[in-house]
Amino acid sequence: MELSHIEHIGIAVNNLEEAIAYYEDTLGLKCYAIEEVTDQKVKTAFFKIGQTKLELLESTDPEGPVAKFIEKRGQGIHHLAFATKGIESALEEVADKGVRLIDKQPRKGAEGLDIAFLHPKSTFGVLTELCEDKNK
Ligand code: CMX
Repeated sequence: MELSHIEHIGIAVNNLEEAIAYYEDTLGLKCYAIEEVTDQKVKTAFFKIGQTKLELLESTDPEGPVAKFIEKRGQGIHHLAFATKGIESALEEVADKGVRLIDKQPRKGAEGLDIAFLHPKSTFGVLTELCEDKNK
């Protein structure tokens, strides 16, 4: 498997607007995109810092994964996403090594990336995302 960099860090928040204001006004970053991902039941806001992005996540559904995460653990870092080449074979490789896959096949995530999640119970407590930009 070939991981090139941390593509983004996902951060669960209660209120996207309030969180955007903090990242812009206090930390001086610029939100360059807001996108709803219906499949994942979230509204997202993106910031770039170097090669890495921050993805703020506000739930759009009380039964969605981000709403459930906040209910149980509060706001905070939700997942870590690695950029990979050949996401299908990367998934096969980690599954062969005993990692529990949430997504056996990649699906479409924000920004048109192909994404797949690995279960935090088999990745030392970190919800891990593999993603690939097939347009690159
Ligand atoms: N990070 C670390 N641990 C997490 C977690 C997270 N983000 N979310 C849940 N967990 C833990 C729970 O605390 C719980 O642990 P304990 O039993 O020790 O309390 C355990 O995982 C629960 O596992 P589960 O019963 O199998 O599953 P849940 O119904 O709680 O769902 C998860 C958890 C990760 C399987 C689910 O949230 C999921 O499928 N996530 C992938 C999709 C997703 O998160 N989408 C939102 C972001 C989309 C985007 O980036 O665009």
